[in-house]
Amino acid sequence: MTSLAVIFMGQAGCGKSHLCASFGKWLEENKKSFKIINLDPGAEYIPFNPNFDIRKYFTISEIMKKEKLGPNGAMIRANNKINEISDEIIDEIIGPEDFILIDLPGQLETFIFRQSGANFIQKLENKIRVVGIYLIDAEFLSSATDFIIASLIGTACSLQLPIEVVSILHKSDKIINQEIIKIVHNFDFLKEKVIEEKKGAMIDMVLPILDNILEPFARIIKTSSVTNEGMLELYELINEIFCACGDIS
Ligand SMILES: Nc1nc2c(ncn2[C@@H]2O[C@H](COP(=O)(O)OP(=O)(O)OP(=O)(O)O)[C@@H](O)[C@H]2O)c(=O)[nH]1
Ligand SMILES: [Mg+2]
Repeated sequence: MTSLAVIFMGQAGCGKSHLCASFGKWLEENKKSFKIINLDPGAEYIPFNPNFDIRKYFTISEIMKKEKLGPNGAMIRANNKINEISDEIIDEIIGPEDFILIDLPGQLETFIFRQSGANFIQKLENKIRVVGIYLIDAEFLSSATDFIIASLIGTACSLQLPIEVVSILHKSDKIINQEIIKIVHNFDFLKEKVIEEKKGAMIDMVLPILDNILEPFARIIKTSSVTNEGMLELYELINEIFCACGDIS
């Protein structure tokens, strides 16, 4: 089997690093080889032992001090630096393992939504097969509107990147309101709820978006790093994406 790179992306604090760790543990228990890569130069703590850590090159606090930048400016600078040394990084991170799990920083607008992120991922894609997993944080879903916004950001990642990006619902152990499950899985109910939540011109704008962009989300899987729910489903989802793209020999 050739290596598959899986890039975990999503908004700040949605659980990317913990999912890298728990999915890695699941792979290990299921006798699959893998590497875990930390590409977040701002991380103070990461819940896994990385095989490659961008912080050996630079950290956000060093860049802030040296270049007199604020945290967001330093993150943009760091991501440009990642792009500048991308060949070196890619040579270090690829290997014979079945999976290369890549943890990104949460500030989507400083990497994924800029050319630096797309360029890096394109270069990686030229060498190995790559898929993006976009995490929707279940802890902060309290309405249909929340789910639509989170899903649209996932769609924006897909639009921006030269790879397939699939959304999953993470921190499933935090879902206490069963209506959220219905919103996520039942497209007609999602529509009903959003009509209740939004009025007037906003509805005319939102309904066509739901029909055209969000309907494919109907099969979204749920994962949790606390209960380990969904690890097999995540593995199968990744394999399915690669199979659909061609081979998984
Ligand atoms: N209940 C619950 N908490 C989780 C889960 N996954 C992560 N968390 C918690 O969510 C918080 C953020 O998790 P991280 O893995 O650091 O999130 P992240 O997306 O990597 O965060 P940034 O890199 O800062 O954007 C931590 O307190 C985790 O313990 C989960 O499945 N369930
Ligand atoms: Mg993280």
